[in-house]
Amino acid sequence: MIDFHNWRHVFKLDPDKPIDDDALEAICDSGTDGIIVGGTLGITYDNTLELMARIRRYAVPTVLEVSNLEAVVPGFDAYFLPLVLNAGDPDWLIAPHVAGLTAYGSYIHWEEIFAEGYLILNPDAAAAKLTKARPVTGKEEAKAYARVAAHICKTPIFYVEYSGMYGDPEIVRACKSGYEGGTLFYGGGITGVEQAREMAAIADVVVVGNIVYDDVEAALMTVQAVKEVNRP
Ligand code: 1GP
Repeated sequence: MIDFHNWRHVFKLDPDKPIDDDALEAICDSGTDGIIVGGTLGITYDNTLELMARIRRYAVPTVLEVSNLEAVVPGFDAYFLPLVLNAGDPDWLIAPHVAGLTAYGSYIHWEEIFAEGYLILNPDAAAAKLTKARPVTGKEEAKAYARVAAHICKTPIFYVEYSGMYGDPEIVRACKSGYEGGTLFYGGGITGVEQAREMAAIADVVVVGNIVYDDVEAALMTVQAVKEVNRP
């Protein structure tokens, strides 16, 4: 069973983006706590399986964040299922989960499944467009979403998703204060150690994505940066 409640830093790798063997080795052996495999567009069974098999050469815990029912590959340590709490299109809230369980419900190992209350805050992110994410009006509303995750949906993870842009620390702080008792993940726009440190002081787990593909050395430096900061 993976121990994500004690994670501090993870890399998110996108099956649709090429990464060479040396970079993948450096990422997997970086001392990060885990790898999340996930993305929004171009995710297929084949490219997910291929990336999982390559990561499996290393000891790092590996999770699939399910975004596409066609690409649910067995063999990960765990599966994170996003519930997009601010989806403007209700079909993105629970319909994919019902479809998945209709097809695969009796094969699922529930001890490997963890729901993420997902709040999408970058309106330009592909996931925001796909789900027609509602804008969040400010700190109080962000905190309310976090409370929905903590007390109504009771998801073990609350994921503050700014994918592609660096987030507003005040919004992330509001989410943390509303999300009592669970593990808050922050992801979005981290390109260096300063941002990594800033979010590490607010969020339980810092997710580093795109910079892996743009500047792997900068990505690697975020691991230590996050781990030097005390958990909030
Ligand atoms: C994306 O939250 C992750 O789902 C990380 O975001 O790619 O912007 O680092 P970036």
